[in-house]
Amino acid sequence: MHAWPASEVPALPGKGRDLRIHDTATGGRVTLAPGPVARIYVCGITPYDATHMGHAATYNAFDLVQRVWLDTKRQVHYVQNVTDVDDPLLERAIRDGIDWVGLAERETALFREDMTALRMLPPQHYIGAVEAIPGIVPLVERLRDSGAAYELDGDIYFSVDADPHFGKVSNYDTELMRHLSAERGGDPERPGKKNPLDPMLWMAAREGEPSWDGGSLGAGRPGWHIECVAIALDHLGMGFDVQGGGSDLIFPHHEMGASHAQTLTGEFPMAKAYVHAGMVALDGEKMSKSRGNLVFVSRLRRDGVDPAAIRLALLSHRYRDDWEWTDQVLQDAVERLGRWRAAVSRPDGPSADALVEELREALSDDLDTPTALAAVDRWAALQTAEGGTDDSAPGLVSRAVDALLGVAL
Ligand code: 5CA
Ligand code: ZN
Repeated sequence: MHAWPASEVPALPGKGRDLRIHDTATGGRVTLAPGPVARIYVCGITPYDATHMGHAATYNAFDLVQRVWLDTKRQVHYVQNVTDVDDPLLERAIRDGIDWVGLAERETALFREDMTALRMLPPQHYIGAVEAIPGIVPLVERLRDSGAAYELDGDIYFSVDADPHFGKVSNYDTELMRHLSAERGGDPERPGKKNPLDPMLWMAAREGEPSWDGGSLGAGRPGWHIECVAIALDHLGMGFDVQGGGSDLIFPHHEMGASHAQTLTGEFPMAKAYVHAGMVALDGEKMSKSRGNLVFVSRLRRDGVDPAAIRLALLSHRYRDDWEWTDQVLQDAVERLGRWRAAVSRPDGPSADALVEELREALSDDLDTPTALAAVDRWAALQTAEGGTDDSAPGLVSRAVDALLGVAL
């Protein structure tokens, strides 16, 4: 699958700092020191509806991770999937009486447009679940043949007890795991499973549903977690730097994915850091396609809202916090964008060298964007109140805000 066009990232003078980031697995900060090529996998959308502010906030967080790495003069190898076949997508297509393939293509195309408008860096490999099936089948066969997976009425389940490290991503207790498994696509109540938490790796073909040739597995379609594992292992290999997604993916998705990968390879851990963004809510409830309480990026764009203001609205919250989308959040961002643009449009201003270092420090400190925005606010306020004589300063501020925050002034 093709991704979306990259916006250029300006190079800044000096060198950025290594990223200290909260790792869900260890429950604390880790300092990431990738090699010359940093490796990151970020879970992509299930394309049955348009990109909402919750998605955008999560992708914004992982875009910042990459901008910090690029500022340290590293290259980034970024992989993202599209869950272009799964229960919610098929259910929505049936509800709306449309073809599921067309629905997935349409919503993926809109996602690409939204990501482009928001200046999110594109992945080098953007892979759909359907196109990953030929790579998924042999992995499931290997798990089954080694005894780490078993068959139940034609479906193949992963045995969580096969992984001695199972539980080390979320650190949740069994009761919470069981509850979340039922809520997020699992089937803990299904009779005949070895462990109620065991997730499906391969679902045997169902009447009226799409299916693919699964070799010795029989016709069917892949489970959700093995999809991301197959894509990550194929393009990044084990021990990559960051596995990313929203906090609703901690369990079961990232827990199960890590267990699949660790059992397949005998290596631990799958990722050096498991990084999770908080949930964005609307009217007090998590914004979600299934609840339908959504503010769409594409809708705001159509209403004439500058994508840079949308991005600033996302940046005004710390990525790990849960927060609420309101009209005021957007209004504040529109005003801030206006102040910043006015400040950089002058031919000279107060020196911005210290500002660049403040931005670097804030972002390397677990992506502290509120502190970063406050630093730019102070420079803009000084520019407005007193001005300055440094004729390189407005350009440097523009480039720094672009390179590190993804906002074009
Ligand atoms: N396709 C799977 C991942 S493999 C999936 O979860 N798709 S999704 O479309 O439901 O979500 C895409 C990303 O947006 C995930 O990282 C998810 O955690 C994140 N996300 C979904 N809702 C919100 C929300 N309200 N706030 C923040 N992030 C969210
Ligand atoms: Zn995923």
